[in-house]
Amino acid sequence: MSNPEGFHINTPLLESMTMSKRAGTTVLLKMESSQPSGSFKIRGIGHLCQKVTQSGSKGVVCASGGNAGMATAYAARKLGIPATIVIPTSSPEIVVQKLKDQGAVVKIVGKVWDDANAEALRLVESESLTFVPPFDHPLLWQGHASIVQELKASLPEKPGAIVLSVGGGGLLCGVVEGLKEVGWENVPVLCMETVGADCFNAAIKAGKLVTLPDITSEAKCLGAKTVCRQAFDYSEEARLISEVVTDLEALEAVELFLDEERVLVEMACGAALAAVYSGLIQRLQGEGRLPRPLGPLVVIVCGGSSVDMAQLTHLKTVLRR
Ligand code: PLV
Repeated sequence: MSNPEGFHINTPLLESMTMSKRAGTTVLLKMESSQPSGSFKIRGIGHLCQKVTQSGSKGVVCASGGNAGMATAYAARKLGIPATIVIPTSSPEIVVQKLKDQGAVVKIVGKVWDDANAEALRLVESESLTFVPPFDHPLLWQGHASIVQELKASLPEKPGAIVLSVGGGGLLCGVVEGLKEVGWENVPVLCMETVGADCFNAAIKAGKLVTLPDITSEAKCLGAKTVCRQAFDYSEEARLISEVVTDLEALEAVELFLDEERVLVEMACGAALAAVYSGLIQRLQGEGRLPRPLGPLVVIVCGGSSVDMAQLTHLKTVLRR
């Protein structure tokens, strides 16, 4: 169902029998992988692009691991303005062509996202482009919050918990805000990252924002070195559980999801799926950190465009060496 207020669609919420069996509770999949541009990012970025270009723009620029760039390129094409997307060398090659197909100018700068972002900020000054941040902006969070509005409209009861991936924390902030809007603020949110792209977990452990020395995970779209301040601040008021899985667990989740649900997603999304596939849900229940029995577990299938069979084969080789 298309949405009159934005570029995103109202995504399906699917019950997964196989994942429910694994988790020992009903698992509902919020299929953000079906969004135009391939991920949930279009919700926030579509909303932000509409607002920030209202009074005219020479073009937008976004630094991205891939998916924020895809969403920006898509929104810019719909708005009829040029888009420049800066991606780091660590992003897989496959995303470059997809960005070009959306009509974007692609620049490959720096090793990780933080380096690419410095270049995007430079272009804002030198080319007078409008900046589109991939995760750290209230308009993005407002757009992402529509996920929870849709859940509220289709679920008869509040979820037992929500599972999502954390990169820079934009999705997390949007979901927390959405939960507040619909009166579900006491629903626990399980925040998943991979080892080596775990800036949120590091911040929680340290009790303050932490900048990782490097991104060593293959889940490049989770690869922000520092989580946004708002995500960290929410960890003090919302019911957030931060957990980290290995790259191999995220990859295995991607493979199982493809096999069982017939949908191919990125490692960034595999991190969230691994909460079910690695047995983490039961472990958290055993530790008393999630209730047993648990109400419906909503997994946000954030999606991602930087994956195809060749990339999957590459990841298998790299991670199983
Ligand atoms: N990816 C951002 C940030 O990268 C990007 O530029 O595309 N799942 C997928 C498929 C994603 O692409 C991302 C973010 C996330 C989850 C995490 O979302 P966030 O950044 O809002 O926490 C460096």
